[in-house]
Amino acid sequence: MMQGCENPQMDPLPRRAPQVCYRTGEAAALLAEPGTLALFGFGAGTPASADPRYLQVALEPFDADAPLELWRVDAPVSCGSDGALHWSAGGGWLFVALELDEREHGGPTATARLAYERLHRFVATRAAQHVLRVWNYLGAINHGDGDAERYKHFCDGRAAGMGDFFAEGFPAATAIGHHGDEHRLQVYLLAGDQAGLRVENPRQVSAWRYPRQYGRTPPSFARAMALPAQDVLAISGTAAVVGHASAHQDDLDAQLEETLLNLETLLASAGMAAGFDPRSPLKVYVRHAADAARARDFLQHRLPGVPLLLLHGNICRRELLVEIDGWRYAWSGE
Ligand code: 3EB
Repeated sequence: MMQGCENPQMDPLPRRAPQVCYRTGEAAALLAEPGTLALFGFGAGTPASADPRYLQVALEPFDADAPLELWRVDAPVSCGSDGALHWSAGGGWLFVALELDEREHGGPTATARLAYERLHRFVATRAAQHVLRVWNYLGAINHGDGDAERYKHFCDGRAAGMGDFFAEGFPAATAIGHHGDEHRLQVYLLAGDQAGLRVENPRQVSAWRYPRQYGRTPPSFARAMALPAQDVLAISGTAAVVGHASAHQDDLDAQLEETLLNLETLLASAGMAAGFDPRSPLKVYVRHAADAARARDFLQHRLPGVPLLLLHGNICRRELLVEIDGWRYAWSGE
C-alpha cells in the first residue's frame, strides 16, 4: 500500500471508510465526538435532535436498551439542512437524509419520486457524488395486493425519481416497512468522492432483472458495494431469496440459514475471507415480533461476537420473515 504517495498523476488514495458501530450513551455526547458523520436512534423512544447528522429511524428495536448506530470518519465534519433534507460531510464522505410525508406530496409513488429527485439534485452539488449505499424505510409496505402493493408504488417512484442518478450502476440498498406513521418515508444514503465496486450474488438473480411477477418496476439496487477504500463491504438487505424466488415459506430457521448462506456468498464474491466478526455490525429486520427471540438465539449461536441490532420491520415480500443488512470490515492483512 503506497501510503503517503504524493505523485499528482496518480488517482487519489482511497479514503479510509467510515467506521460503523453500535454504541450506547447519550446522543449529544456521541455527536460531540470528533469525526461523527451520522448517528441513528431506532424507534420512537429515542431522543429527537435538531443536529442534521442525527436521524431517528422509524423502526422499533426489540431491545429496550438498544444502542445507537454511529458512523465515524477520520476528518473534520461539516453539516447542514435544507428543509427536510439533512446532510453532513467529511473525509471525502457524504451522508444525506430526507424524510417526507406522503400526504404532502401526492401519495407513495410521487413521494418516492420526489425523494430521489431531491437527493439527486443535492448530491450533484457535492464533491462526493458516488452514491454507494441507500436505506429506504416506508410505512405499510405490504398494504395493497399484487401491483397495488405500496412497495410496488415505491419501486415505481424510486425508478422515476432517480433518472440518471445511478448511471454508473445502482447503489447497495435496503427497503423495509416500518410500523410508524404510515405516510412517513425516510431515505438516507452514504456517498463518496470515489466510486465503489458493485458486488452481485451468483446464487441470486440481480434484483433489476427480477421477472414481472415481482412488480412492473424491478427493484433498483446492487447486492453489495465494496467502498472505495476497499476495506469494507456495505451489504444490502439480504433475505432467503434463491434465484429470484423466496425460499422456505413459514420457516424462520430455514430462512435464516439461507440468508447466512447468501451473506457468505456475497463475501466470497467480493473476494473477502469468510465469516463475520466483532467489527462488522449487522441489522436484523424481523417481521413478526414473536420471532425476534428465536432469530436472536439462532444468529448469536451462528455469528458469535457479531454486533446485532434486531428491528421490527416488514420485508418487501410478504413471505419473507427476516432480512439482514450491514457491514463487513476486512481483517487486517486481508
Ligand atoms: C430481495 O432480495 C429482498 O427494494 O431496495 C432487499 C434489498 C430487497 C433492497 C430494495 C429490496 C431492496 O429482493 C428485498
